Amino acid sequence: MFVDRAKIHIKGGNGGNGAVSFYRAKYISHGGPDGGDGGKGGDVIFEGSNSLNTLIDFRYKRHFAAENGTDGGKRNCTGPDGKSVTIKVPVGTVVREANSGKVMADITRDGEKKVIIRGGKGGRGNQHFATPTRQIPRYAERGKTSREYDVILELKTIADVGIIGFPNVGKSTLLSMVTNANPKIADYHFTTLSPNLGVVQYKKGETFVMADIPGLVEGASEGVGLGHEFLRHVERTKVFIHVVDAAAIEGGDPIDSVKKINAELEAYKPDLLKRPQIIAANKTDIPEAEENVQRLKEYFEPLGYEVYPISAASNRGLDLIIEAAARKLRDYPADITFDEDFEEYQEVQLDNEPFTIEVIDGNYYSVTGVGIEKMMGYTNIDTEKGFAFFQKYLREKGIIDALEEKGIKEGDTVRIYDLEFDYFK
Ligand SMILES: Nc1nc2c(ncn2[C@@H]2O[C@H](COP(=O)(O)OP(=O)(O)OP(=O)(O)O)[C@@H](O)[C@H]2O)c(=O)[nH]1
Ligand SMILES: [Mg+2]
Repeated sequence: MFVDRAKIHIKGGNGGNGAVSFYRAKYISHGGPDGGDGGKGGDVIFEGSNSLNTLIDFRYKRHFAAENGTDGGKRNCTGPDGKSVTIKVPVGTVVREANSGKVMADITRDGEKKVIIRGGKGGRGNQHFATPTRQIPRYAERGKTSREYDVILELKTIADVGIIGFPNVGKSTLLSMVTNANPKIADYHFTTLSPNLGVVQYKKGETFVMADIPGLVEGASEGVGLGHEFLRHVERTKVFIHVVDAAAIEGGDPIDSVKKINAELEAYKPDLLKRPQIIAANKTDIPEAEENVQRLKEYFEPLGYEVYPISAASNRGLDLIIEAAARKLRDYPADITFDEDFEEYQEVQLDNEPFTIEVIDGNYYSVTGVGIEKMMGYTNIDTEKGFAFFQKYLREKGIIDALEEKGIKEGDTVRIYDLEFDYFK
């Protein structure tokens, strides 16, 4: 089965909580704080793989969660980090956030890894919160929660080479002869309803992926039948083998047939006609084909198309056409792009991250938040100017208002990471 879209749920690991604990030993009544830090939560990572060609695996497994970090323990024990989860996807997969449609990753190379969700940081244990005036900190930081998303995976590239052409011309037969694929072949139209993929092995160890793309008919570009669906598949292959029935079993002129399909490609997206295209004049085991092969060559070769006489059913001329396709792939390393621009995805906008206020002991307030932590990092609070700047920041971010809402009174203590001060209006 061919699957080129899937919806899955991914979740990063939460950070473990820091521990509140005090050193205890015989003869020591008041030991210092020794609560360990929580471990970091695991990340969610996507990795490109050339050995996958479809998203079929995601029909069966749809939930992926990284492990949470473990809470810190007594005696300065740091909790172990949670394990990350790595999700392998075919090269050419685009990962989108389901609600906004924003692109989170565009995986274009084998082995390429992208971290989509970072695990939450572990909380710090109470040993970090002792100060000269507060020797018994009954407070430890909570681990940061990570994020979770529904994401849509979508294959941008489905194959290197696409086999196109009208129904019944022998596309599936060709695929079955040159690859490991086993498509249904029959003497009526639309035997194939969705692309079949197969791997072509030519020469020593060299391979490429080939797709048999059905459903192209006159009017496909106007959406006749599932026209657009099929054209979307065509769009996601780099080189086309255009199969035409040179024996014209169903009547009609093979030159016209090729022109009609190309007119559909052009109407859908003019760029498609710029992709390398090889014409496979099929069914040459039937004597009537001979004359048409000549005509096809005379017409299309001057236009820059290579024309190869083949008989897919009796395996004639197939080596040459595979070689030609491989050569085109090498010469035109097409980078398939989607219509829209890929903005690099920003996982979290740190500065918008809200802060958290915890009320401890009634007159002791702890403020945490990624933005505040960053601000603390580049402000020298010890200088008068620095402190004034920091106060302004607290006011502007609404942190002072929030503290007052929580009921802070003059003289209460505020703790912001390593800074502790008494609150006065
Ligand atoms: N004589 C002859 N018949 C062939 C050749 N290749 C395919 N056929 C026959 O043509 C018919 C259609 O072949 P398919 O491979 O199913 O054609 P298709 O293009 O995949 O058709 P759809 O899936 O309907 O689009 C079958 O009866 C095949 O046996 C060939 O080289 N010579
Ligand atoms: Mg078919």
